[in-house]
Amino acid sequence: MDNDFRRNVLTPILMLVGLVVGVAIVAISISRVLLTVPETVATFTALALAAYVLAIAVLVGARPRISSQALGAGLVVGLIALMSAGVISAQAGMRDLHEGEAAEGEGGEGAEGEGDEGGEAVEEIPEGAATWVSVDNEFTAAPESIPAGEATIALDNQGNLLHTLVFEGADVFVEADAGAQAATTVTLEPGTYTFFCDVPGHRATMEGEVTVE
Ligand SMILES: [Cu+2]
Repeated sequence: MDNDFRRNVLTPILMLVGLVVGVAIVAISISRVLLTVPETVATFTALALAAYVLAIAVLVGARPRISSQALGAGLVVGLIALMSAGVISAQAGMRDLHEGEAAEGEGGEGAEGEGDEGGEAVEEIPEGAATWVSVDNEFTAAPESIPAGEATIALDNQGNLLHTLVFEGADVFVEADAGAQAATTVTLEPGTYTFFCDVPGHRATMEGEVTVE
C-alpha cells in the first residue's frame, strides 16, 4: 500500500516538480548568461548550448542501453554548471544593451558627430554654444531658439544629480554629472523641438520647447 502510493502518486508528482524546477533553472540561467556576455558571444553560446543538447540526444538515441543513472548524473552536472554560470553572470550584471545602438549612430549614415554617448564632458562651455542650465530638478536656463544647421548644444549641470538633455525627434543627447558640463555638436533641421531630461522621474519638471530656425 505504502509502495503503491509512492509509485503511483509521489513519484510522478516529484518528477513533475523536478522537471518544472529544472526547466526554470535552465531558462533563467541561460537568459542571465546571454544577457551578460557580449552580443557575438551570446550567439555562439546559444548555438553551443543547442549543439550540446543535440549531441546528448544523439548519444542517447545511439546507445539506448545507457543507464538512467548515468544520464541522470550527467543532467545534474550540466544543470549545476549552468546554474553556476547563471549566478556568475547575474553578479557580473547585464551588458549595456544600448551599446550597439550608440556605436551604430556613430558610424552610421549622416554621422555628423551627434551626441551618441551623452556628448563630451567639457571643462568649460564652448563659446557660442546653446546652453541649458540644470539644477535639481529643473532647467533654470534654456534657449528659446537656436539657428538651424550645425550647433553646439551644452548642458551646464549645477545640480547635485546627474541630468541629461534630450531632444525629441533630433539626435541630441547630452549627459552631465552633478556639477559637470557636457557638450555635443549636432546638425539641426528647422522646427520646434521638445527637450527634456530623460533621467527617470525628471521629465515631469524638466521639459520645454526650443525652436530651431
Ligand atoms: Cu534630470
